[in-house]
Amino acid sequence: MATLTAMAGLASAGPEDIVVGDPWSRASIGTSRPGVAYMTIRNTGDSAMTLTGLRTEVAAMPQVHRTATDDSGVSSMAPAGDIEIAPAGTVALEPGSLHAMLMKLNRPLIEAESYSLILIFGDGSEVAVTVPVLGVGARGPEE
Ligand SMILES: [Cu+2]
Repeated sequence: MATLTAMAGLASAGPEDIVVGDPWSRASIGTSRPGVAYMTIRNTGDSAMTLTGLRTEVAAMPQVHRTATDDSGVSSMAPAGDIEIAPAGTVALEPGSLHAMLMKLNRPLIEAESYSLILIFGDGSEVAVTVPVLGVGARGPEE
């Protein structure tokens, strides 16, 4: 108890401060195209956390991507690099924006199943997220 009380007074952030909301994924058509996963990642700690990578048994090359739409309405996506989540901040992985792109799928993502996606942070800590797979046309976790 004494240790917990002492630690509570320090500025810190760790995996226990990360709260993941509404994870979801779309069923894939086979494995030739990448899968995608979305969620919100909230940092309840009082120092920044940096999302540096992903790991999952369903894909050999999971990566955080960012979709951008240019002035003429053309969308493209690219690796987003490190994502800093400010203290008390939330980062949303959502359609049309940041997303977890599951490249080189090891197996199809099948509707009504789920899989584990591990978020890797800059301090070496990891947070495992259970991601439910929705239908191939799903637009969000409510459907
Ligand atoms: Cu992508």
